[in-house]
Amino acid sequence: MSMSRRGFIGAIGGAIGGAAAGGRAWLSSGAGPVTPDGAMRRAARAPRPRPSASQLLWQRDELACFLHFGVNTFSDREWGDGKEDPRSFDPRALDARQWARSAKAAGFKAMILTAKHHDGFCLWPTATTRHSVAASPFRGGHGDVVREFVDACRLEGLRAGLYLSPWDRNHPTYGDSPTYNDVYAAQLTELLTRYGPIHEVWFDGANGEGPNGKRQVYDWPRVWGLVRRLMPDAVMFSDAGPDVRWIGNEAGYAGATNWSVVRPEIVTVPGMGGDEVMRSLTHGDRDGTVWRPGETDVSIRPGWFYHPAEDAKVRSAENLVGLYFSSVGRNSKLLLNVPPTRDGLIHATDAANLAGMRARLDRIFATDAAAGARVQWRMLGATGAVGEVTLREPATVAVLDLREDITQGQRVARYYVEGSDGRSWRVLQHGSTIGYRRLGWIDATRLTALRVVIEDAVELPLPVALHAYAGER
Ligand code: OTN
Repeated sequence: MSMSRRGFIGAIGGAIGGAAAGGRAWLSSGAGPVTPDGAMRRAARAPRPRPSASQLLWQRDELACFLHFGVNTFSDREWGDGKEDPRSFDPRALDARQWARSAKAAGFKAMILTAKHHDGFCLWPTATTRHSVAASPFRGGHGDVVREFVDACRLEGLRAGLYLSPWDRNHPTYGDSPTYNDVYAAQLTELLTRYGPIHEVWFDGANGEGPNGKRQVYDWPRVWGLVRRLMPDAVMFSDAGPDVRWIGNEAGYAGATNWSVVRPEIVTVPGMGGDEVMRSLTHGDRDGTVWRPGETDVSIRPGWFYHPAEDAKVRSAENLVGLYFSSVGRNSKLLLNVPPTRDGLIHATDAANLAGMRARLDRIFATDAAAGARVQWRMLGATGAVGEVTLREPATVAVLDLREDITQGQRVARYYVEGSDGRSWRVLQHGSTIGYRRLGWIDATRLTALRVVIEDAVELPLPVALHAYAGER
């Protein structure tokens, strides 16, 4: 039955009202999208992917703090060779609460700790190897850094994540694939059964030879199945997800075009290379069939571990704000690494620059000139639309902030934003994807109205949220 035009316009009015009130926009009665003439059209193909509840939580957190900490902290190396002496690990002032407070003050909602890096040294007492904190002077050999980490996360209201390097340059079974796969599964099982809820499990794809020079063949279906069984609400990170993908670089940027959907047949396991793999990691795939958003991991310092020689090379607050725009502002999540020192503390310079980033972000986004304004939304064919906002009062705008309702999937493929000064309209910004959030600086402009024009979408575009800020730095 086709909907009358009155019904269709009334429905759009509902959408506008819904969008303006911040409610969930609709445009489908469940039988399929409503086309401009009101006719019901069943989806020509399978419905496009949408985020799980855990993936939605992960994305809305926007910021997570990576903590590279282990024997490399004491050897001043980036990649340990597995021959390090556990007795070198002695963070005498370790205070995970200080890590959590520093992260929380900067607006981070989660932290991820390297429970074991490539060197094979385990930050928790494990039955799988002697190469752990149990053989170190930390807390007299009775220490458990993972325990102190998860406790600190919970006390500060942060989600906890764990990084467990598949590559292990110490374990004697590495390279004897079936045996080491059992060891790795046992390590994962200890971490996911002893320490309470873990929000993200992080699988690094960097790998090379083992202590006996052999290469390891991993059993990823087994690993991912084990996490699903032991911690079903966790998101798993790796090049191949399965829940969250690597963004394809460690420089701190997502692709300007960044889809949260991918074609899983392109990146099947961690550690793959090639142009098509890197393209898919950085940009996602417009015709993707699974929801796998990109995570942008980058370090506040040149290295991932703490090195005293880098104390004067910590990213500035301004630079960190730039990372926020090039990751969160491109439909990604920022996983910013802040390495604890040999004392087991976040360095004062790092903590200060994190706080400076927060202060700048709070100033930039202090006042939304479009807040409370009604969105006039109308369709332009099956894949186009226009959303117009009249500002409550003229305002100077320097930052545009667009957002799709990603609970309904990601739809916009190309758009532009126009602004009016009350006399004429002019284009302020062109873009491709929007997704969870699209941030962009424009030349500071005095405006009375804004409109976003959707030129292309992979399915009927839903109302896009439009925010506008003065962008005071
Ligand atoms: O030498 N590397 O292993 C390396 C150099 C530059 C950028 C990344 C890497 S390793 C890379 O790390 C990613 C996370 O940052 C993912 O885990 C990839 O799978 C891994 O290959």
